Amino acid sequence: MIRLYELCASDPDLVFSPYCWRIRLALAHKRLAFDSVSVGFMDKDKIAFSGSRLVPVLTDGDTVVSESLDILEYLDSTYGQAPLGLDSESGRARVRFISELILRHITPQIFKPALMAIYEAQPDCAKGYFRESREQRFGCTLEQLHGTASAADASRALAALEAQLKNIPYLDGTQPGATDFVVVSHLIFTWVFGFQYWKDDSAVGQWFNRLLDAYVAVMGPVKRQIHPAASRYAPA
Ligand SMILES: N[C@@H](CCC(=O)N[C@@H](CS)C(=O)NCC(=O)O)C(=O)O
Repeated sequence: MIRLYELCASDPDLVFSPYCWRIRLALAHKRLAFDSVSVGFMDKDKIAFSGSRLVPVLTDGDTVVSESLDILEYLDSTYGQAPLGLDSESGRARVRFISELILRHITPQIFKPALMAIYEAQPDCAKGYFRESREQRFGCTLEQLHGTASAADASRALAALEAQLKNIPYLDGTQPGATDFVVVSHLIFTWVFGFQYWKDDSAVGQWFNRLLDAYVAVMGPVKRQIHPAASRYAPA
């Protein structure tokens, strides 16, 4: 049995971690059943057995894998159905590069508007840890970072995606693969809180909905917690 240890907020059904979404989408794509184990910021002792302090962690029988890209590679090499495109060195290298691009050039812009919503969704016992660890990482307070959020920046960050998806249904071609799951997970991350920086009829919007519909058909509806500030960042 596959078990996925994934980050949860106060509401254990609210899955927001982009790294965990990468794995959820791949498992659904491959039609692999799994048990989800919720791990809050303050109960990471649940994953101590893995040697990792971060989720996702996946166990499959006696096999333990951490790091989302390693998990995707494990799933693709172990379960051949509905390939993710990670069976070649070039495929694996491309997805790792895309992941870096997303983390450096897209996630910061789309994360900042949603930052306080993510903070508020944590249980009280985790809020202090979330604040302290993120303020140390960013070198400023959550409020200062959130204060630099801009709807225009968030939308501009998606420009390369929009251009590419005008020509092709999926980033991996005619079928979705690891590139799609790695990228869309970072959009789902803020979308679960209501932050949608694209229009439904844009190329990004149509691609997002295709991927989400395929996931929902297998896994059922996605839990969301819409934040009142989210509508301020909707595209005009
Ligand atoms: N490189 C890791 C990153 C995983 C990661 O950053 N996970 C976050 C959740 S989004 C986490 O576990 N954070 C726990 C913490 O900050 O204490 C991967 O790709 O799996």
